[in-house]
Amino acid sequence: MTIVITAFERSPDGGKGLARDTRVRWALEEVGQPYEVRLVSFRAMKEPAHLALHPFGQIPTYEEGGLALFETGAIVFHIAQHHAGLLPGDANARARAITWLFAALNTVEPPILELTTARLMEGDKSWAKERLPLVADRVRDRLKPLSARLDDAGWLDGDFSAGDLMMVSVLLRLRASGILDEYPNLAAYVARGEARPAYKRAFAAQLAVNTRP
Ligand SMILES: N[C@@H](CCC(=O)N[C@@H](CS)C(=O)NCC(=O)O)C(=O)O
Repeated sequence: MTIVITAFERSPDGGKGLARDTRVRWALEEVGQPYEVRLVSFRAMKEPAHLALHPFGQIPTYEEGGLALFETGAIVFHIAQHHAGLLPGDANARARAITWLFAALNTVEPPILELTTARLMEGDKSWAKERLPLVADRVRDRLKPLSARLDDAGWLDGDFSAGDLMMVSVLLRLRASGILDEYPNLAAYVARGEARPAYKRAFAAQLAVNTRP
């Protein structure tokens, strides 16, 4: 059955790979599943046809036969459950990899999103200068223990997993802030993720969409 995902017709990041279709593309590339992409405009995302797929009018979505999913955590988990390559066979190791996937989304991503909002959308407010350092410190509160846990390991728990895919995807959004470089092992971890051939294919595919004439 053909897998169809949605992505921005034009991503606000111009193809830096920060839009969340990249993590879904990456998961599909890791497990060797071909997929098609339906591009949607900001207007179309809020219209009934897309809202039927994604109640919050966002991208990405995932369709396969009669199944339609939204939320990248659920989508990547679904892909990892149904195809070899993103979750270990051992039941306990699998549960730990899934834990990291949740940790990336529930514990690490929220302060990073808050920082993005503070930098990009609130920068012109009178209180922005006072708030930004507080938000940046909340990001550090997550990166410090993550860095300690990763230590000098290649991945968070044994082999590369869906947990690493999501954690790297989440951390990537920090690059522009410079905060990631305060934690050299995390910066190297992200670079390791980006060096994976599957990531490179996913990145190139979203870039091609965003640099077309
Ligand atoms: N928690 C959702 C977040 C989805 C999301 O924020 N998508 C962004 C693109 S990366 C979007 O569609 N933004 C446009 C909007 O919210 O109108 C997920 O992980 O899938």
